[in-house]
Amino acid sequence: MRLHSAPKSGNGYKVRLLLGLMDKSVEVIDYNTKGGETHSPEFLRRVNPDGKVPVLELDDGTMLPESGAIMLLLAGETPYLPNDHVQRAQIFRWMFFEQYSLLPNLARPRLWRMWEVEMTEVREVQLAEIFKQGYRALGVMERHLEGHEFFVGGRPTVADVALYAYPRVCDEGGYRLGDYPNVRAWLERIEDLPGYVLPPGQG
Ligand SMILES: N[C@@H](CCC(=O)N[C@@H](CS)C(=O)NCC(=O)O)C(=O)O
Repeated sequence: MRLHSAPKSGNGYKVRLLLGLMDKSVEVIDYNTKGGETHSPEFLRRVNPDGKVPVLELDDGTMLPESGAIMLLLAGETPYLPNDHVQRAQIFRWMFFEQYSLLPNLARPRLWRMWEVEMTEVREVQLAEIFKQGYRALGVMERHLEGHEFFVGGRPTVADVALYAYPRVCDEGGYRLGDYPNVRAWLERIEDLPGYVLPPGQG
């Protein structure tokens, strides 16, 4: 198997973190997303028509895009994806929440800073709304973690791995987690897990 990714990709990091926690490794092929490498005709045709990483290339050449789908495949029968149907549904619930409510709001300010995007008046207005929605999503996590060590079933699952990546690096976009003590304690619990892998640019 090979992982098509990008050095600073938070979604690629989710997959690398899960692999580390499961004591597995795969070959990684990195692309320059800022330079548009994932939109070349070759990449769109052969790797992912959506022009994004991560993509897991299986041994038979099958390409599997989307970090969530990749993690569900890799977690397979391990404790990172319990068999219990209700627990599984809760895991999916948190992964969908991450993709819709959390990721876009936490990733965008980081990306704009990383790519040195010009902050026009329009973008400043957008940024204020993004922070509002991002802090709202962090609040949902903060309240759930009141009395829960991990998101589902009292032990780490793919839901935690999916939810971890962007809050861990959100300070790079200007977020501050001072008002989210449960989130900060949970981030530290993840960091204490055997096989933990540092986020992009920190390892
Ligand atoms: N829903 C996708 C999002 C993938 C995504 O947005 N990837 C970014 C890197 S983190 C990317 O490839 N961006 C390049 C582009 O969109 O051109 C996932 O979870 O894998």
